[in-house]
Amino acid sequence: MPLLTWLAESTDERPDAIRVDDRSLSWVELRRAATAVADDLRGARRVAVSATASLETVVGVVGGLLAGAAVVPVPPDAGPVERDHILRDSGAEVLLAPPGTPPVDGAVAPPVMPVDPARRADTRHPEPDAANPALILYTSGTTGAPKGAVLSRRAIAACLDGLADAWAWTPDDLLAHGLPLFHVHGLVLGVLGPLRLGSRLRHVGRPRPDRYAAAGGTLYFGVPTIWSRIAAEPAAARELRGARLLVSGSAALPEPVFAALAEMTGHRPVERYGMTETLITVSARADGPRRPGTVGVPLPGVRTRVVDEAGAPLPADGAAMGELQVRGDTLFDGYLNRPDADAATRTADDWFRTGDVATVGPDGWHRIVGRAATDLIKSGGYRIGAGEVEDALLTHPGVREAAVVGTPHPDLGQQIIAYVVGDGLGEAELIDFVARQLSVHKRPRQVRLVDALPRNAMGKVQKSRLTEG
Ligand code: MCA
Ligand code: AMP
Repeated sequence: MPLLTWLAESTDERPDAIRVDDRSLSWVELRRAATAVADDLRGARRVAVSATASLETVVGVVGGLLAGAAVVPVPPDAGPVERDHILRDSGAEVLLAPPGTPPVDGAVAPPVMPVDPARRADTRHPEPDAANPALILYTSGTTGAPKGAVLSRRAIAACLDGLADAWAWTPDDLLAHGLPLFHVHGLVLGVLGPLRLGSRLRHVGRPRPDRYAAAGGTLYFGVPTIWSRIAAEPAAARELRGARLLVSGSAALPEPVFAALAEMTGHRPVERYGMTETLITVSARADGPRRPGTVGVPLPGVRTRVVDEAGAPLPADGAAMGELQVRGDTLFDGYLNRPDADAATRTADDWFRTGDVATVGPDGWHRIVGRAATDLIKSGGYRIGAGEVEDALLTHPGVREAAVVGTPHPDLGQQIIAYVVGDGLGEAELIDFVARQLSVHKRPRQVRLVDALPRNAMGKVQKSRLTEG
């Protein structure tokens, strides 16, 4: 079965199957436009896509997948450091981008191939092997540059079919969201989901409450920051009453936001849990209860366990907390070029270590309690490694030492704060400096200039002392 089953088989020519912002294509037009891209790409193994929230990104990603290449989405606002790393590490042979995009100005500069959604072609590209990589998604660890998680076509198919079952997601749905198109949430669930399962798509550009309100969806996706902003605008929230299912993920949905949404929209949101490396593994179901503060039960084909520090399984009593480990059809194939990092994520009996701390109740319901590593920050649903931001700060000539932490924030879940030792520095200047080197969302929201960082007897920075008091 083709990965993008519905797209491959549809004969529907109605003009607005897939809409991004104010432009749309029918199913047949999207297939023919993407086929034109695939024709150009013949033979390419890895293809980067400048992943703006645009129709060009949808056509480019689909073109890459039809051609059997592994698609590497590049955040469109990635600064030179992050972009060079992704292009070099992935070995992408070409960068697909909207027409008019200038040549890449960097140390690694694959040729730019413009994507024109108005082109059409009808070549039949054979369906690639399901074991082949479909996407390489760059994701942060606690230290160093982001790692490329290799996701096979089979894993993506398994994830989407599991979600179709859990959420009763069908061609009768109209999916609406405004998520970025370079992560699992917006790209795998939010674009490849409709193309496999046949629901129409409205990508609203930016995820503003008024745009969600006007989208007329049956199914809505958002990160908790988006849901909290919608709950703060009752008029927008009330417009979602006609929907079928509201889904939250990528970070914990605060219980007051769950309650406000239930009250204003009439829908208790479905929460689901996942990671770039595992895709979505646990979820509440459309035909079952939704409980604030919990993320539901394993999806079809996924097994979970919670273990103590010695790796011994803990009881499913709703109280015992330990590391959540998962296995099943949705798991990634490993990090590109990083067997060392890869080995660290697997147990001896081949379970994936999520690094999240969880409990499981007697009824199988999972609750995510926190993360084992404080150096992984979740801000606005984005995963950000403290080490990557520290490394960027340390390249500034005035910075001598830097320590980055995440602290609770009412809108973003966590916000990035940088503690910096240096000479003649300004807060705004350092924030802009990071925003220029890396993706904009990795910038600190606050910089605190300090005389020294607290260190233990071994000289290691004690981050907990930075945030206490
Ligand atoms: C602000 N801007 C700047 C600067 N400050 N630009 C340059 N330099 C600066 N110093 C600009 C930005 O470019 C942007 O412009 C605008 O200000 C707003 O940016 P920002 O402040 O970062 O936005 P925000 O309001 O904080 O964003 C909240 C958000 C966003 C929309 C909720 O965090 C978001 O989209 N989150 C989704 C993350 C996500 O999809 N995670 C999924 C990971 P402009 O407006 O022009 O762009 S996948 C995952 O987790 C899994 C598997 C799962 O479970 O789903
Ligand atoms: P990423 O790889 O960017 O997708 O981030 C994955 C991480 O997001 C997980 O390890 C969790 O820490 C967090 N996460 C995703 N969904 C949820 C959720 N529903 N509740 C709490 N944390 C979540």
